[in-house]
Amino acid sequence: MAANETINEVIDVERDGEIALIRIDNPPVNAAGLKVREGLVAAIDALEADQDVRAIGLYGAGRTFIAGADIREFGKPPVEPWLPDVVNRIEACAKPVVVALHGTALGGGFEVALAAHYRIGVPGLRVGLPEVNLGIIPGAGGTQRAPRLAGMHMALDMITSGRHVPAEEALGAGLIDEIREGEPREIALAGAREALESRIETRRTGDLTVERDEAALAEYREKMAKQAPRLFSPHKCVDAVEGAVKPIAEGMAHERALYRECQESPQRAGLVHAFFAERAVAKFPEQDAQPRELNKIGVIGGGTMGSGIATACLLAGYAVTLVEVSPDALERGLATVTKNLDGAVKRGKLDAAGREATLARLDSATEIEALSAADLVIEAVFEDMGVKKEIFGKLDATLAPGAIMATNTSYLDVNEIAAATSRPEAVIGLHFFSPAHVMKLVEIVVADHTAPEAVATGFALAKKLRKIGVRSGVCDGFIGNRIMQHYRKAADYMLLDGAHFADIDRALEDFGFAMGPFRVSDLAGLDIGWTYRKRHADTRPAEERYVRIADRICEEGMFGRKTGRGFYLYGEGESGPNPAAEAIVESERAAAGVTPRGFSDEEIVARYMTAMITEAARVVEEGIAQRPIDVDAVLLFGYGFPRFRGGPLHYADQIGLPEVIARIETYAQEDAHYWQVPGLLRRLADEGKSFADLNP
Ligand code: 3H9
Repeated sequence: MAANETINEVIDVERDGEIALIRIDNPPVNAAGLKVREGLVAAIDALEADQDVRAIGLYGAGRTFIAGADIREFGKPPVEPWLPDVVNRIEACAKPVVVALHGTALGGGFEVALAAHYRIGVPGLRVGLPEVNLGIIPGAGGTQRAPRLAGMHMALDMITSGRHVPAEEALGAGLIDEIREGEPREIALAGAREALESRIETRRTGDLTVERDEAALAEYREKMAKQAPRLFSPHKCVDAVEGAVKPIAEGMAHERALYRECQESPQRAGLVHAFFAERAVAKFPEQDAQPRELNKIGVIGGGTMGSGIATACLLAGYAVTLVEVSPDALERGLATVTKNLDGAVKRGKLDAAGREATLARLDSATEIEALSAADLVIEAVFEDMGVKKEIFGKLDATLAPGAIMATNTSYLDVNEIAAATSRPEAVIGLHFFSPAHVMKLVEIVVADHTAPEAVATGFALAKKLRKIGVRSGVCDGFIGNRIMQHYRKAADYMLLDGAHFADIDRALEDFGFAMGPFRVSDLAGLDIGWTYRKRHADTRPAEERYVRIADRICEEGMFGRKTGRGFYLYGEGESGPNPAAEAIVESERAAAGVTPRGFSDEEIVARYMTAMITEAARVVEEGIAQRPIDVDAVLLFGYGFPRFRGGPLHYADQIGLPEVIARIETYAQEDAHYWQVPGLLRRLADEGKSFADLNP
């Protein structure tokens, strides 16, 4: 073999005397796609046969070692060489293979490393087997080699959680052999030389044996049954690790069979879709614009939302000024921020010194004029257009040119708010979800005149806050609340027609939602929906079927959790459905002349999901969401949609668009106003396409 030979587009080999270095260069994360797999096998075959080579170093170019199998290949027919064969080939190599690991060695990437004969980590390295997050199990020997090195308990911990293990911990657990400062190439070279000179001890992981750890297996079986009762792959992870007591070839065959089962599961497809959704939303038309550098952030409004936003900004390192109208309200707002930070300390996200340093960046005022030096102001006062317009008028007079004015409104027209200023290009919606320092989603609402720089700043802020920003156009409720307002009605119709609210909640929780819709309403406060409905009463179409149950519960002063009763009871020693709410349901059914009928869980889920898909399709059709995947991201990260189902439009693709249309048409026989087939849905189905065809 010639010196510095290119094996293929992504693998090359460099010679240094008796040492050969294999470099993987497959940006952005060196995923082990077909070319990497082919190249690695070809390189090992060639170097093993080469008399002049006596030791091999392996490393990755760019920002990381291999971050895993190429997830984009999932769902397609697997092409040989498969990754398990590649790792076995590396382990079987007659010459020592030393790997230098930097960045993240994850999934199939860590499995490649586990098959090498000696592993050196660069400080800052994180290793992990995160396959469970994608609905699969490690499928290239990870469930067999990790327990051989670190024991069953540690292997079960990392494989069932998917967590990234820091280098020091990996070293302590025996998953890597050493931590060394330096460049991956130099480390791989030095390591291979040391192996050649027997200065380090190399070995084959597959030759080690594993003690069966009955207690660990029982512990993780129980834990997974509790934590992930509806998920498929976490349980298979435990089964696969159990097989590690067998000889490596047998254990890997067992792992392979389980891996294939997981690959075929719709949960895998849903979770992979969610993985890509999280990243796809970061691509938006204004992404090349220069975001404004944010040094000072103002937050107007010290209620739950404003304090949560202020907390999130403080935790991300910003200097924040909180503004409230009165000293009392300000004090309450500051107390909420402090309470939120104390919560972060309790959860181990912040230490005592960090808490003090964070609070030191918090300033407060009762006048908007105090925000004159802010680069971005986020208004989070109550939903009243008049009040908002007044605030934006004042901000316009106060802020320096180029500063950005954001509203956290959940429903109001951002164009109208922008029109209250002389610089609508500086106005944007940043719709956070409560509690804002915890929830991942931020809708970035782009109004007619919003400048690209303001949009880019919104996304940059979301990223800095470690949140997921999704671009939305302006409409009532933007992407998420608009869809929610629609599907929420489907739940109310089922309730009026005979389903018990607790059965609706349970059926949807069994489907995978974090919480059923009536429990969610109780938690959010029933008065919120009530206010919304009152505001929209004048514009409600005469043909719309209107369910008064929640209004009547509110009229009795029952607003959900905060008043101790709503659909359910929350008082001292009380729980379960609220008999007063049940009585209201009965009386509303009688008033509407409804003869109650039963609903199976299947029908409850079908109607609810069909309603959600219908409005989601309209949101895409109208261009409010850029693409179906943006809608999926909003529901996944802001509305407790089950991640393993990928989002409503991914789910629609899975059940098939003709089936969705058939359902709408059946339901339309009872209510032709509510149940209508959106044009986009019809067009896609007619063309034999799916929502996925509209995604990047
Ligand atoms: C596996 O290994 C199975 C095996 O056990 C068995 C096989 C038989 N493939 O996240 P980022 C893309 S399962 C393809 O924004 P960061 C990503 O989509 C795999 N593409 O960067 C994005 O593309 P774009 C187990 C991938 O710095 C770009 O790379 N491994 C893959 O914030 C940058 O990604 C995992 O689950 C991939 N494996 O975070 C690890 N990974 O620019 C998954 C990333 O077009 N990856 N991309 O949007 C991660 O956790 C993060 O990407 C990582 C970097 C921490 C590595």
